[in-house]
Amino acid sequence: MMTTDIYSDNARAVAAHVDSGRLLEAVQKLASFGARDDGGVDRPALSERDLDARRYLIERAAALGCTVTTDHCANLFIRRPGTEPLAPVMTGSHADTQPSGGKLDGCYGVLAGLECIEAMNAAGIQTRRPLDVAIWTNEEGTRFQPGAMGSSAFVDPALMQRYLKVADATGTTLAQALEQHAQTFPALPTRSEAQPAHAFIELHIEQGPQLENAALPLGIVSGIQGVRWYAVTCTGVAAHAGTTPMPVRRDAMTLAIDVRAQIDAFARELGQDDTRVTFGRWSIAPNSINTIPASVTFTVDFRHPDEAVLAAFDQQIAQCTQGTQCKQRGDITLEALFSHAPVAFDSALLDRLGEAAATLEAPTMTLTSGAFHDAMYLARHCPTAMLFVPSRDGISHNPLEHTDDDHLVLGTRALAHCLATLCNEP
Ligand code: HGY
Ligand code: MN
Ligand code: MN
Repeated sequence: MMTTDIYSDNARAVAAHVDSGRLLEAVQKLASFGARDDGGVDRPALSERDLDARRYLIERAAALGCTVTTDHCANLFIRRPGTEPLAPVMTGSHADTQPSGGKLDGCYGVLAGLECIEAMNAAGIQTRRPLDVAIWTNEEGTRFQPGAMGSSAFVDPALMQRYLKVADATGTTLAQALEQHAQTFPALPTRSEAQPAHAFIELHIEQGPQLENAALPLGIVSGIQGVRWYAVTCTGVAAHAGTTPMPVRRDAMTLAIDVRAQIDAFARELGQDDTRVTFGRWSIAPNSINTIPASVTFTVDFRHPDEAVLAAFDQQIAQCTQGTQCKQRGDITLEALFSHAPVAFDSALLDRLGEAAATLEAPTMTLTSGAFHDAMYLARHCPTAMLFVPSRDGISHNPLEHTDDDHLVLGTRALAHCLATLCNEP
C-alpha cells in the first residue's frame, strides 16, 4: 500500500477536522438510548432501545449525505461515496450493550467512524474509495448467543440458518427480532451478501489495564485471543427442603457447584497466568427457597491466546461433564455456545496505524485483545486491524466504564488519518 504527499496532507487535514465537542456529545446522545440510573447503558441487540439508537444513527448518516443499507442480519452500513468504483474501506463496531454496560464498548467505534465522515466533509476531502461505517448486530451475545452474530453472518451467510432460530430469554427468536427491525425501517435497502472490502479498522476501548498501566494513549492491536462459551446443565430431583434426608437428595445445585469447581481448576491449570475463565449466567429451577433445585444451568466463558490450550480445555470440559462420577449424582449436559480461534491482524495495516499515531506524535504499544470483537470475523474477509484507547482502571462491561476525553479524541484522529490514507490507496 503506497500514498503520495497530497494524500498524506489530506489525511492530516481530516485528522485535524475531528471535532471533540461533536464526538463527545454523540457519545452522551447514543448512551441515552437505554440509559441506566447509575450512568451505564442497557441496550440489548434489536430491542426497542436499540431500534431507537439505530434510528438516531441512520438520521445522522442521512444528514451527512451518506447512504444507509442493511443486510440479512440487520447490520447497518453507512456509506460515504468515493470518486472511483473501488472496494470500500470499512470501519465501525457494535451498538448493542451489556445489561449493565458502559457508554463506550462498541459505541465509541461507531461514533468515531461517523466523526471521521464529518471530518472528511469538513475538510472538503474527496476520497478514491468509499468509506463504510458498519454497525454490527448483536456483538455482545447477551440477548442472543453466540456473540458477534452480525459480523459472523456477514462473512459466512450460511450461519443465518442456525441464527434465525436462536431465542432470547423471553422466547423471541432472532428471526422475529429481524422482522421487527425490517418493519421499523421499511425504506432501508438490503444489500447483497458480503461485498469485497479494501480493509477494516475497528477502534475500540481496551477494556483492560495495559494501556493505563503503561501510561500510553493508544494501543495497536496485533490480534485477539481465542474464546469458548459453554452452557452446563445439571439435573437433580426437586424435593422438599425440610423433609428430604440429606443422603437421598439429588440436589442439582450441589452437583453444579462441584462441576464448576472442577472446570475452574483445570482451566487455571491448563492456561496458567493467561487463563481467563468465569461462570457468569446461572438459571435455577424451580428457583424456590424451600425446594431442592431440580435443574441448574450455568455458562462458561474461557479465553486464552494459545489454540492448543483452547483445544485441551474443550477436551477436559467434555470429559468432566460426561464422566461417570457425575452421572451417579445426577445428569449433566454440555452445550457449546460459541467458539473462535485466536486471530492475528494484518501487518501492513498495523503499519498504517503506526504511521497515523506517529503523525499525531502519539506514543503507542502493541498488544493483544483480551476481549473479542467483530474484527475477529472481518479478518477472514479483508485486511483487518484494531486500535485501542485506554480504559480507566481497566474496567468495562460495567457502568463505571470510562476513557478520558482527550484519549477518545486522539483515537478518533488516528482512525481518521488511517481511514483517509486507506481510502486513497489504489
Ligand atoms: O465478550 C467480549 O469479549 C466482548 O466484549 N463482547
Ligand atoms: Mn465491544
Ligand atoms: Mn463487550
